[in-house]
Amino acid sequence: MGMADLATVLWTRFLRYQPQDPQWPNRDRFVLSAGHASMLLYSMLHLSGYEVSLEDLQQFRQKGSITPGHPEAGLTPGVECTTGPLGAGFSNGVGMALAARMLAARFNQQAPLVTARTFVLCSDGDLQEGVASEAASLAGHLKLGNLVALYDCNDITIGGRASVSMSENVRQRFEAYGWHTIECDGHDPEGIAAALESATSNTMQPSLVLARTTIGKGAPSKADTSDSHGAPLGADEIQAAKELVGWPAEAFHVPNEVRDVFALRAQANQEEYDAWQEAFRTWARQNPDAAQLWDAHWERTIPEDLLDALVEAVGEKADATRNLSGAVLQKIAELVPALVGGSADLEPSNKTLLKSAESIRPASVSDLTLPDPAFAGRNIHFGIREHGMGGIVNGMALFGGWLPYCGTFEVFSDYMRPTLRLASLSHLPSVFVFTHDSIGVGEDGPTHQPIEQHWALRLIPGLEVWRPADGLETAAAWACMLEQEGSQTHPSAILLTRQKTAILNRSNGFDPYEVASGGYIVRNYGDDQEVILISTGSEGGITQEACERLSQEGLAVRHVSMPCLERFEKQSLDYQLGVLPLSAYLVVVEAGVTRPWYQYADHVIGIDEFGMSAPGDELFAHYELTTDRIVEDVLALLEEQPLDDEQSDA
Ligand SMILES: Cc1ncc(C[n+]2csc(CCOP(=O)(O)OP(=O)(O)O)c2C)c(N)n1
Ligand SMILES: [Mg+2]
Repeated sequence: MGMADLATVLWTRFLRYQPQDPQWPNRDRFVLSAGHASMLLYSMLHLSGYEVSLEDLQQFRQKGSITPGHPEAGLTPGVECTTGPLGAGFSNGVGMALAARMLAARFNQQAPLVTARTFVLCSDGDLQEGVASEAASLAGHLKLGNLVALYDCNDITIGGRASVSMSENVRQRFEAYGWHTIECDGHDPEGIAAALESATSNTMQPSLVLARTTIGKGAPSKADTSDSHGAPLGADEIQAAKELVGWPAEAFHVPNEVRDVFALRAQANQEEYDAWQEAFRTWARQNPDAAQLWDAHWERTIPEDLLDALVEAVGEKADATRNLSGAVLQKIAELVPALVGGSADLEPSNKTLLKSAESIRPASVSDLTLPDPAFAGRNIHFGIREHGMGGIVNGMALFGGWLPYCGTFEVFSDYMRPTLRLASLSHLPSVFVFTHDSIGVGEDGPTHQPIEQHWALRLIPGLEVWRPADGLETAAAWACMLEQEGSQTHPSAILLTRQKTAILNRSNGFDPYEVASGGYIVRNYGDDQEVILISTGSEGGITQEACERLSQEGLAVRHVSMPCLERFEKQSLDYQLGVLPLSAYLVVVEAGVTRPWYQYADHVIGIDEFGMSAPGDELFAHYELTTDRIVEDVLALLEEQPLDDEQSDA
């Protein structure tokens, strides 16, 4: 009720959309960052002609409805973005605006194909969250003039007045970020329209419209109190509110005048949509190569033989997997036009820079219909803003046209964890590059050595976590991360070493596509193996040395590499049991916490404390992540619990 005036002016006078084609590439994007106000969005979608019926509205928050408690992308036609965790939607909106400007820089040469603007509706809570500040700072720096945030400035949060915990001048804060700011009365339609006019005509700065509003406007006793934030108003309060404005008592009543206002907008939008389609068809006819590139972007096309091409490009050199990943990325840049990305100020360490491409710079062209060379590059410098970076990358993935990646040290994945969760929840193809993936980091010490992070990431449902051992696995992992099929789309994380790793000693005739299974047999040492040693990433080297030693001692062992557990678990049971038969002991070697591995393993060699500052190889020795230790442990295990016939039958 507090934002209804704002939303109505926006949807009936400014927003460009086409409810019959909700995926129209050039539609304006609307993000309800204050996701708890989801009913506002569902109401707007209903009135605007999206496939959201009155019955759907009546099923609000019920099981199986398309009107859940917080908006979910992909569930409800017209919902662009999953929101609810405050601040997240704001950062997604920045990513959408950036995505649009980068597409415009590629495709607006002959015709204004990408002119979409992004509107974000945000609340006190959104703007208290750090992630919004991170994203706002970058948006101001890049002068994203196609972005408008409407701030529902109601001085109410759940606990009461926002001012009990907030007294900075938000307007001045955003001006300091480089934003254009405007204030208005959020219940004066003409004031709102004037503010939006001013916001949308400033194309060289993002704009913040600070709209002073009253929460629960019109509710006689609950307006302007936190009582109207979330709890139902109750029958009496609703009736009194309706009486006050002379509204019929009937529930879900929509007067024809209201339908007419939205219908007028639909008509205007239809004309815009038709004109765009016509312009697009002409352009595609006249520019067949560019039209093919357009499709490659929007369909996120990758070559069918990407895996082969990347395996060939990476060669057979032993190196740090971050370096190998950097080499692979250069090849992907050549083959996959939709790939763009960057790092949170660690591109030299993460090896995420695309050498063939320019950096994204602050806007230099004010006409949004023209291509701006500032956005023609592919390297995004996110600054030291990990959470904002994740939100922006997700926003780019939501906008479409891009396969975005971002990078930082694995230990700082904690700073952006909510964005990995939201990427997975929203089925986004975002790729997260995390380097410096163990105590192998060395001298930077325990603050920089991920221990619990591999598993913290694996615990996010739907996220595929890759920890490649060598060049071949790194190349295959990248191919798998970019290969996204329809509704199966999901995010991926790749964990890479700072230090050099050994090349896995695979059997002759190994097919690189086996890596795509997530877990595979590197080599068998003898028949009827008693012990299977599973390694991930950098521990491949010591594990295969241990296998050789054990085999010299007369044991039959198998080395399995498990670069992606989630992938492995998607394989048929036959395949899984073929790689890890129940009859053998399973020993896992991974530089990270051991406990979760015990769901599979009989024994785990890892590290369950925080590490320390010293050269990386000394740390591997100190924490006994060594060939000797693996050999000793396996022999001790067999001595304690010899694998007898009874057990192998079990
Ligand atoms: C990250 C995060 N923390 C906490 C919450 C729980 N929460 C939902 S709304 C809200 C604050 C409400 O204040 P405001 O954002 O100003 O919204 P308003 O009540 O004005 O609609 C909180 C703390 C949340 N959704 N997300
Ligand atoms: Mg508020």
